Amino acid sequence: MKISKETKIDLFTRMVRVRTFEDLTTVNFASGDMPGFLHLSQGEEAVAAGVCGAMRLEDAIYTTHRGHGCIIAKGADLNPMMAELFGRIDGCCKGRAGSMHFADVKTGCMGSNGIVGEGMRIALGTAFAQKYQKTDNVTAVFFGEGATGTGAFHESFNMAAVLKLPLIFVCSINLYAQMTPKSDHIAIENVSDRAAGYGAPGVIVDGNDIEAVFAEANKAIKHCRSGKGPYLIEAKTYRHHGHFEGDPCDYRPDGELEKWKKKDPIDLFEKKLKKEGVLDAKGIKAIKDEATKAVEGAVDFARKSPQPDVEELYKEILA
Ligand SMILES: Cc1ncc(C[n+]2csc(CCOP(=O)(O)OP(=O)(O)O)c2C)c(N)n1
Repeated sequence: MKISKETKIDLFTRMVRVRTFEDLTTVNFASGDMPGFLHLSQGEEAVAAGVCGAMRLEDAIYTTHRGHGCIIAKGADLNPMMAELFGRIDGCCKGRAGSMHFADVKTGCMGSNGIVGEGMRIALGTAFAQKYQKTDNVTAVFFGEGATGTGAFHESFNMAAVLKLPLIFVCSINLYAQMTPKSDHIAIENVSDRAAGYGAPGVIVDGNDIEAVFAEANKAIKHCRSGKGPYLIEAKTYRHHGHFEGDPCDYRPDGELEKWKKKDPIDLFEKKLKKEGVLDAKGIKAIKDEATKAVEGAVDFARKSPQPDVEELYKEILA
């Protein structure tokens, strides 16, 4: 697929924004200023940016406990996202959701989910609505390989296939479900093979190659927009950080992280963009500086935002 210069710069910028946001979040969390529990996605940015970069604003996404990257890549405003992480009233969910239950409906980020696999069932509902209302919008649901062993995966895939719903299943293979290596809980090498069981396409893509992810996402979106039903993208990648912030990672074999860091998706694309003359060192620096400024601004915004009043707890409750 031929990717324009503008699109390449856009994809690179999305990845850099995600990385910068999560790196600064690491720092703020470590200092104890940020409450809650954090699962970060450094190393997996090409999956988030490659898929979201191919979507329209009105298309929907669902993510997981490791979902910041997808939401930023879909275009959510960083200030309310950061305020949400700090549990403040100006957060995108008024400080109630925290890291694992972010939502930003205006950019199509319909929800993250701390329950492994459950985002798929909810995404199924959105994909059904998109079809029922005769839009040609699509939904992408992101998850890790651990979620492919849940009933939610199989039930959702089956129903999406039977009803021919515009649902893209995006499995980011980061090699571990918590501390369990993939080979200890999945009996086959490639989870994309499972799509055949539902009569849908299932493809493998190098999850550290943003252009490859983007090209595959475009095929999946075209397939879904034309009413052909679901599509599974299996993106093979790696998470640089532990399962959660503070995870000692003693389950990883020596040298594994170093090996994957050599395939860092941002570094790889940066080198390629320079080689192709799309961006020079100055252009790269400008994108990184801009991301740093935006994320630092978001931290400042979050810190200045008040804590929610106790009365907030009693509002917007469905009973
Ligand atoms: C239904 C359910 N079972 C168990 C857990 C505990 N848990 C949290 S994250 C996780 C591993 C998820 O692995 P994967 O789906 O591969 O996503 P990743 O963390 O690698 O991004 C588990 C088992 C949970 N949150 N929900």
